[in-house]
Amino acid sequence: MLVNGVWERKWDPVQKQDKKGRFIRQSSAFTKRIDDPHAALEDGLRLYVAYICPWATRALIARSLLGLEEAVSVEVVEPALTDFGWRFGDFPGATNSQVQSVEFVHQLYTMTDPEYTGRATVPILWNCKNNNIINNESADILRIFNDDLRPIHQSLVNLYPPALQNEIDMFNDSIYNSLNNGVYQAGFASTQQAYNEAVTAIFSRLGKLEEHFSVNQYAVGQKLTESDIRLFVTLIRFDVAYHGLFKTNLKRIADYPYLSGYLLRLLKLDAFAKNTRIDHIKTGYYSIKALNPSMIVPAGPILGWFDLLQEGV
Ligand SMILES: N[C@@H](CCC(=O)N[C@@H](CS)C(=O)NCC(=O)O)C(=O)O
Repeated sequence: MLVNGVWERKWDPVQKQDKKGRFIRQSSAFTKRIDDPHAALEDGLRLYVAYICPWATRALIARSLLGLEEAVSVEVVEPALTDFGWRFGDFPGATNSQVQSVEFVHQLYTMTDPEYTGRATVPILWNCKNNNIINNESADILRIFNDDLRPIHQSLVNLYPPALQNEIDMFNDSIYNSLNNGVYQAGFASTQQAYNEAVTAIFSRLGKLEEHFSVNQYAVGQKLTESDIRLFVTLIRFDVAYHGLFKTNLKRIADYPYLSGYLLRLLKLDAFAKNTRIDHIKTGYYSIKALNPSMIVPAGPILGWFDLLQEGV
């Protein structure tokens, strides 16, 4: 992480923990919104992402669904975190970040704030003219893309329609602690009690979601919303990464017929399939040395829905 703008080499996946060994996630430091989408477009908008990362993938999927692929360029880091954090490079699907002539994501943070203290996380929404971070919180980036950039969308999709906003917020809340962040709570727990709590919450939530999708097509309402994106990015990583590495292994998503069906339906949409890179996800998670010192990437599992992905399985 960065301390007063200087890279501190010791990287620990457990950012912070409470007295009971529960993992605590850092809150995001850059939280600006976009008032003038045309001016922002003129300045140039860029999204820095990792395909391994569920939070970054939220933003990638929204960018595709909302028709923002031309307006917002993308730079991709390599899947494995280095001693200097996320790095641009040659791994298939990653980019070299020639545009910015930066090698590491932490350089983007110090370009924005030379005294920055904190972790250098992705996703980042970047202003190319000012060379600074607009926002590094995926929940905000979803809303910036959907609401702030609406005048420049090449699509009629609305991922946060006014009539469903309360329901969407409630759905998002119901899956954040139990599932989106819950898998990390299990994986980075430092006590048996913290792990047990996280696993119980995860599988209780998956049970409720299985019931939900036995009668519903979407997370909320009758159309795709940002809640589907937020759920998808965790479900798609579950069997290939969390089940093994984070020990969330009471069941796989493949063991839930309705959740599997839901995943398949979403994967048939280009925006979901093309932003899912199983090679990055597996290599990335299994390179977390603190959890997997040998960094060996397992061969399996091999799942039916891999056929729906175009590359990088
Ligand atoms: N709250 C942030 C979380 C982003 C986040 O934790 N990203 C992880 C990758 S999945 C990261 O960049 N970690 C690097 C680190 O912790 O040093 C968001 O949702 O945008």
